[in-house]
This record gives sequence, C-alpha cells and structure tokens, in this order.
Amino acid sequence: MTDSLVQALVEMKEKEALQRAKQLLAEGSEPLKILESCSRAMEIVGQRFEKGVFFLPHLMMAGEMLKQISNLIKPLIQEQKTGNQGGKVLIGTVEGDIHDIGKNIVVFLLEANGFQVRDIGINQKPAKFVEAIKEFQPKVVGMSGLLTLAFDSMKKSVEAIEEAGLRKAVRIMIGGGVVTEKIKEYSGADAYASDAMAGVRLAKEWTERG
Ligand code: B12
Repeated sequence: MTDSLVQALVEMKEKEALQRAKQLLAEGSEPLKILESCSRAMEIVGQRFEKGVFFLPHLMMAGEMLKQISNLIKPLIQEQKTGNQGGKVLIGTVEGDIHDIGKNIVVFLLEANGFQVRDIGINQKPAKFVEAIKEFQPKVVGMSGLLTLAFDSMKKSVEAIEEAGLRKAVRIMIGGGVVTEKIKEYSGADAYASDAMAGVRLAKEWTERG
C-alpha cells in the first residue's frame, strides 16, 4: 500500500512523494507506518549512494522530502498526547555528524508522549552534552549518529559525562541508522534503540522507575 510512497521517494519525485503521503493519511494510514516506509526508502537511497548511483544532491533531496513528510505527520502524532509524567530528556547528534531527521522524529515522539525535551542540535561536542546535563538535569540522555565516525563521538561523550561525575545521574540511549547493540557496548551507553518508538519506551521505563 505504501509501496508507491517508497517508490516516489527513491525516484526523487518530491511532489509525488508528498502527495502520496497526504493521500495515505487521508485514507487513514497510521502516521508511524508512513515513517517506516520513509525509512525503507532511505535505506534504498543510502545503498544507491554507496554504489555510486546517487550522489550528495540525492541525499540532500531525500533529506528535504523526509523533512516535509515529517512536518506533515508531526501534528497528527501530537494529537495523540497522553499527558505523561513530564520526565526530562536531553538529546543531540554527536560531534562530526549533522544528520538530524531521525533525531527530530525521536524528539517529537517524546514530546507527544509528554516528555520535556531539550534538543541541543547537531554536531555537538562531548563537553556540550556535559554542560547541557548540568543545566537541564535530565534523567535520560539520547545521542544520535548516522555515520560510523559517530561511534567514537558517542564513546567520547559518554566518557566526558563519566569524567564530569554525572554518569550515575543519567541513563544514556543511543540511536541512528548504523547503531547496534555492539556500539552500545563500545560506547558505554546503557541502551540502544532501533527506532524512535523504542527510544520512547526506554525513556518511559527509565523515568517511571525513578
Ligand atoms: C538524508 C541523508 C543525508 C542528509 C541529511 C539531512 C538531515 N538533515 O539529516 C545530508 C545530505 C545532509 C547527508 C550528508 C551526509 N551523509 Co548522509 N544520509 C542520508 C540518508 C539517505 C538518510 C538518513 C535519514 O534521514 N534516515 C531516516 C531517519 C528517519 O532514520 P534514522 O536517522 O536512522 O532515525 C531513526 C532511528 O535510527 C531512530 N534514531 C535516530 N537517532 C536516534 C537517537 C536516539 C537517542 C534514539 C533513541 C533513536 C534514534 O529514530 C529514527 C526513527 O525511527 C542516509 C541513508 C540511510 N540509510 O540512513 C545517508 C547516510 C547516513 N549518509 C552517509 C554519508 C556518507 C553522508 C556524507 C558523509 C556524504 C558526503 N560525502 O558528504 C554526509 C555527512 C555529513 C555529516 N558530517 O554528517 C552514509 C553514512 C555511511 C557511514 N556508515 O558512515 C549513509 C548511511 C548513506 C550510505 N549508505 O552511504 N546525508
């Protein structure tokens, strides 16, 4: 059903992709299912980029289309607000990495679930995470990264939090395209989330337990 959306995205048909997403929503498709289709399409775009079939402008166009679809979906998800306990979550994309579409989806799903979120943005140094933790005092910290070089940045960020004596005050989750359980071990984070909803579930578990 969502195949035509995947196809339009992969073929870089901007208008058609947006149109199709609107149509699917109008037909009653679940907003999160549409995001899953977008992720599938991004997988294919990424593979084509690796093979040298697509180039940087294609990634940029893919990013642009995804942003537009996310913006379309965001208000619909916010309508499902649950009035949660309002736990605090700090999130950012780690140093050297500027990908933020996935992170932004995590942010709006957390907010839709009643969390107070501070988003420190992209390409953030370990020291910035430390500074923001001191200021905002969250229980949960999320680190996003899509590049393999982000693994080291995540590790350094976790180490900096440890060195600042804040490691016990927060639970750290990591996520983003290539992140896996192994990277969780490598970086010293507490958990890895394969998608945004898994991140929301972790944040709930960690803030409810106190
Ligand atoms: C769009 C895109 C871009 C856009 C990004 C726009 C933006 N504002 O984000 C632009 C054009 C800027 C870009 C640039 C580059 N990109 Co790029 N990009 C992509 C692409 C096609 C899609 C990424 C995306 O948005 N996916 C969709 C989102 C929704 O998925 P997601 O981020 O994984 O997020 C989901 C989950 O992982 C999770 N999640 C994400 N973060 C977090 C955090 C937490 C805490 C939690 C709980 C969950 C969570 O929630 C989300 C929803 O479920 C990917 C291909 C791919 N397969 O991902 C390549 C890809 C990531 N890019 C790649 C590359 C190489 C680059 C460049 C180096 C290219 C270049 N030569 O300049 C630059 C790097 C710039 C930099 N320093 O960061 C490679 C990375 C390879 C690697 N292993 O290192 C990829 C994998 C393409 C490929 N296969 O080669 N890119």
